[in-house]
Amino acid sequence: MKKALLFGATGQDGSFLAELLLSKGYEVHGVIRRSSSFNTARIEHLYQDPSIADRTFVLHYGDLTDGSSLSRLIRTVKPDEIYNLGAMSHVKVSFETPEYTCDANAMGTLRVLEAIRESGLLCKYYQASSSEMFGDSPPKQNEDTPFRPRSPYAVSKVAAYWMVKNYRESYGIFACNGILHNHESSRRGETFVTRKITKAIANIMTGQQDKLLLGNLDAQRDWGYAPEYCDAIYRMMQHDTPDDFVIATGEMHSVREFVELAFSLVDLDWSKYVVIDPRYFRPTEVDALCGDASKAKKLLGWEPKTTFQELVRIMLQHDLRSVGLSL
Ligand code: NAP
Ligand code: G4F
Repeated sequence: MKKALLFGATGQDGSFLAELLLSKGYEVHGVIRRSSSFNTARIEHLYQDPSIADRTFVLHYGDLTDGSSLSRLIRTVKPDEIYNLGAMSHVKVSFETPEYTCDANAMGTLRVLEAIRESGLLCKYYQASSSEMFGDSPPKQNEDTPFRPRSPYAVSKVAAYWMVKNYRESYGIFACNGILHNHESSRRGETFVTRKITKAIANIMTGQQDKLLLGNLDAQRDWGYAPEYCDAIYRMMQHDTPDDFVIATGEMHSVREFVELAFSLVDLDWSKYVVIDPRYFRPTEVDALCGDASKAKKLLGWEPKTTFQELVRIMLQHDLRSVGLSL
């Protein structure tokens, strides 16, 4: 039975990847952070009581800012594969907490890579790199597109990206960068724009909210469906050679288009509810992200399936159902 160690297990992608790895017969070790309130809602359905002798899903406390906890985890679990999805992942918040963002995202990656090197373990490593690293490099972005990061988050991810490449080249570690464009689902954090919109519509429909405050409606993103992107992550780690891959749908839509489509599905006029609030503008914005995933298609046989229209519907349906409504 293969063992996987998963940083970011409580996040959107971590929860889908844990499900995928368990379905493939892995023993999955998820790393969680201590929090004053529960942060395990996305993986509650996977929980296995510690009294189960041969349990396949085990949770450990750890933190990417705490190097000794990482070394200890790697020494004791002895994973075959490490997936580092842990990060301070909110671009706007990274402008407010730049030091912490770089510590967790950039130094955190270095700490895990060093712990692997020092352990002498032959284990594979996946790094959650991001299309945000492309910044204002015009679309379509592929593996050869220059990085022009526009936020502390993006800078931290560029540093981590190069660290992964350096450890691959210097020490022969099987280490991959998945450069994923935006991917969403019903488990998306509620402060990212897509989920903020679908949650707000559900609240508007039940009279719990009357306005939706948003920032830049003109920004364009390449939005895919998160479970399919976790399948791409897994494929990268099973490929013969460690490599870097862009994962994307190749289609770009503006925030305004997302808003229009989501509101139209419940027959509401979005312009009556959406208010532009400059508090949600970023000091520097990334205007247009759209990826070219032809390398992943060719070498991994990966292709996106869920369309933009289906994605909006999936997310909205979920949030409506949670308030007793349906499309
Ligand atoms: P997410 O929902 O925000 O999850 C982030 C995870 O990282 C959570 O489990 C979080 O724990 C954990 N984490 C945060 N700080 C940590 C620390 N100091 N030590 C250990 N764990 C920490 O993010 P996601 O959407 O699943 O994204 C997964 C990864 O892919 C992230 O690295 C993100 O930057 C990257 N990425 C995401 C996208 C996207 O569109 N979703 C695109 C490209 C790249 P808590 O639950 O305790 O906060
Ligand atoms: O949903 P967002 O916050 O996602 P963003 O900044 O693209 O970052 C996400 O995708 C990256 C991959 O490219 C990941 F690496 C990162 O971890 C994260 O998952 O914002 C999308 C766009 C932005 O242009 C933002 O300015 O929506 C715009 N926006 C407009 N109003 C808003 C809002 N974003 C948020 N979060 N909240 C608003 O009210």
